[in-house]
Amino acid sequence: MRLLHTSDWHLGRTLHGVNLHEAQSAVLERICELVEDPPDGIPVDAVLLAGDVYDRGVPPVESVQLFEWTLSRLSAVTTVVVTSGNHDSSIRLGYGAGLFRETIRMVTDLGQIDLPVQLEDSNGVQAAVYGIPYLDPDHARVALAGGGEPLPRSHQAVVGAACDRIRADLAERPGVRSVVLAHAFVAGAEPSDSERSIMVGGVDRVAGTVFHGLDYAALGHLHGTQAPDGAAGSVVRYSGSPLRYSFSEQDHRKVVLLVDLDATGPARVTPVEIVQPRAMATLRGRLDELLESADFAGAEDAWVRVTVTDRIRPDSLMDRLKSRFPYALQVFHEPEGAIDRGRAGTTVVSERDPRELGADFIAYVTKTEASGGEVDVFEAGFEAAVRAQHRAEAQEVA
Ligand SMILES: [Mn+2]
Repeated sequence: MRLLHTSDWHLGRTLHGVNLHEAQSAVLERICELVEDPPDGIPVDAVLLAGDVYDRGVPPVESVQLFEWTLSRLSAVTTVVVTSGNHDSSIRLGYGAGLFRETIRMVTDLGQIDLPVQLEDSNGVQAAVYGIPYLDPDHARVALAGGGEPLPRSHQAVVGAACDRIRADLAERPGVRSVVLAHAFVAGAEPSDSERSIMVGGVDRVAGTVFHGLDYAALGHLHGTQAPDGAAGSVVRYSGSPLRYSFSEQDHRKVVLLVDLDATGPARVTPVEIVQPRAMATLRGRLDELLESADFAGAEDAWVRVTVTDRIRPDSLMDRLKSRFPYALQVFHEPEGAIDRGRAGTTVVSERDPRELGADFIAYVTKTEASGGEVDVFEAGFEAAVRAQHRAEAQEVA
């Protein structure tokens, strides 16, 4: 049994204001090619898409079209199982769940948690694939309580209850391999800067052991691929997003996971790299270095964030950076040798030496120590202003 696990497509997302539709189209094209023409020739029996298909509940029309196009290509050659994430509207994403019957299986309804998609491969290996849509604890603690007292208000309680239902169904299917899709934050895994918090009552995590007794947990939510701990005999994985959605992911190798299940034994997982349509880089230096040094040539076509360290913020900074780095998205100014000087506090300003006052003012504005020449200029201006003030007062008296 060969499965392809992916998640967190976030169609419709932007990166610092830049529309990512083309980049998303490119990575989905790559995923379609992998399924249509697998690298080792082993056919993919199902694609598992573990939530956050869209970036928001009401996605842009171009994203809806891209998803429909991708779904139609994939479902022509394999079964596609889709669950909703915390960014999706489960009802909007689930449109058609009751209409699509064969190779498109939208599992966005809590009531279908223990109704698996049943697969059988060419060797007769059988698998039951269960989908857990993202569970909002406030809703799910009542919905999964079976008419009794609400469950505790936590992700652990509701995901645990969902898995209990799945294990109960699985008990009726001896010899069948089990796979669960879930959208959750498993303890021990690392977040990045592009996930939205799902904190409830100060806790956002579930233990990886919540999936005990299930052969493979295909997780979504975290955008870096990783393997958190699960129970013995149970393989738990995040595929991560197929595209980088924040600079915190600039060093992520983005992948989809090929998962192989035989009639017995643990799931075997093989990552397949999804080449990124555009690199991502973080640069730091003085503006003249950034614009001229050969060291930065590799970043000219990348999405970049730049920290400029000139003592004085250069004019037209973004325009000048974009002349070399047209895909610059973020610019910060951190002057070299910056100091962190507190405000002057309660000192009575008029009693202070003008040179000291000037040095403080220049340091405050430029975040660097003032030079002697700068203080000279300040002092000359200060004295000129005092003389002008005295002259004005003298004229009033006259
Ligand atoms: Mn996500």
